[in-house]
Amino acid sequence: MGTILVTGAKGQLGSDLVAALCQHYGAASVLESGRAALHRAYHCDAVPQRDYRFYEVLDVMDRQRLQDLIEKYQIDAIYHLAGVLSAKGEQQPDRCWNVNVNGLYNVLETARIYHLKLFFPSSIAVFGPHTPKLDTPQITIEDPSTMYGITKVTGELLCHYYAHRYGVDVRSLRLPGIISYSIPPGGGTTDFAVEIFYAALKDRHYTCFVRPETRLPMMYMPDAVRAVLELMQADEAAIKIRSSYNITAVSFSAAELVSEIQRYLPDFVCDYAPDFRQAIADSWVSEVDDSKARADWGWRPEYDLPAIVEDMLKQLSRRLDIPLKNRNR
Ligand code: AKB
Repeated sequence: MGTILVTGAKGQLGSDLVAALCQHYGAASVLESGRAALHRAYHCDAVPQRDYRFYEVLDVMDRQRLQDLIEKYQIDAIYHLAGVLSAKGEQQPDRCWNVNVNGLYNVLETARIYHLKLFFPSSIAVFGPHTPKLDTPQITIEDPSTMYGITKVTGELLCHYYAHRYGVDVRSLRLPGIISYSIPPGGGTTDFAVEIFYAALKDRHYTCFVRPETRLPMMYMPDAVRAVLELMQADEAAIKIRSSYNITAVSFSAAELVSEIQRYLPDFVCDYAPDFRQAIADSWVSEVDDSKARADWGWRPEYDLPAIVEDMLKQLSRRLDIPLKNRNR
């Protein structure tokens, strides 16, 4: 096996996915990349031995540099995670288009030329106000109202095109909001579902930027990482959808998340001050039908809301060194 290249490796999904890829394929088989230079050897809990040799500066807009790295490290698969998320994308639509569409185009062209396997994360942001909100089908109306969603619809179409026109083995998931404790997310609309845990532990107070009844599809990071690995390991013949698979684990409202956290931290208080991200959340769906992913490559989520909250609070209280007084149980 050759080497795996991960773009956007220092982001929320990248950090945990790299650790899992290192565990599965060996740390020497995984090359991380990102726009920023690393100024000192960094520490990663899951992969403590990582050093500079496994990180390269790469802006996905630079196709020549991308292809130089493919040749230098004999890359045979790319996990292309570099991207601008929904809220940041509304503030910088031009950058969002450039990174998410032109960057993906560079990666797809490179995958075509060098015969690389490719993972592309799409998002529930492909859906829009006219998409059915419940049991959202695999094939349905995609009328996103954000630049991020528009770039993800475009990305899905490009992936489908490259798979069918050129035979590129590209695989993709429409990821929901991802909840994790290693690296906080940045620039997304679902970020409240992670920020709330830090605030609950540190301050016992959080001001949520979406209304309490806002209900979105979510997934715990261990499920998300396993989904990516299982999708990429599945037989090529099993992968029937080359745009992107609907995938989900759990759906909950902001208020339901607050109540679950209050079972562990009864003095936690959440108030609500919806901002521009409310409109983004309102344009998305609440519950996705992921039966195609289940049927084609055996997708099954493991974490429901109580399991997510229990593990998040346990892990974060350890990391932040804030004891979790379990007064209610
Ligand atoms: C975001 O909120 O932008 C992302 C997503 C759902 O794609 N987490």
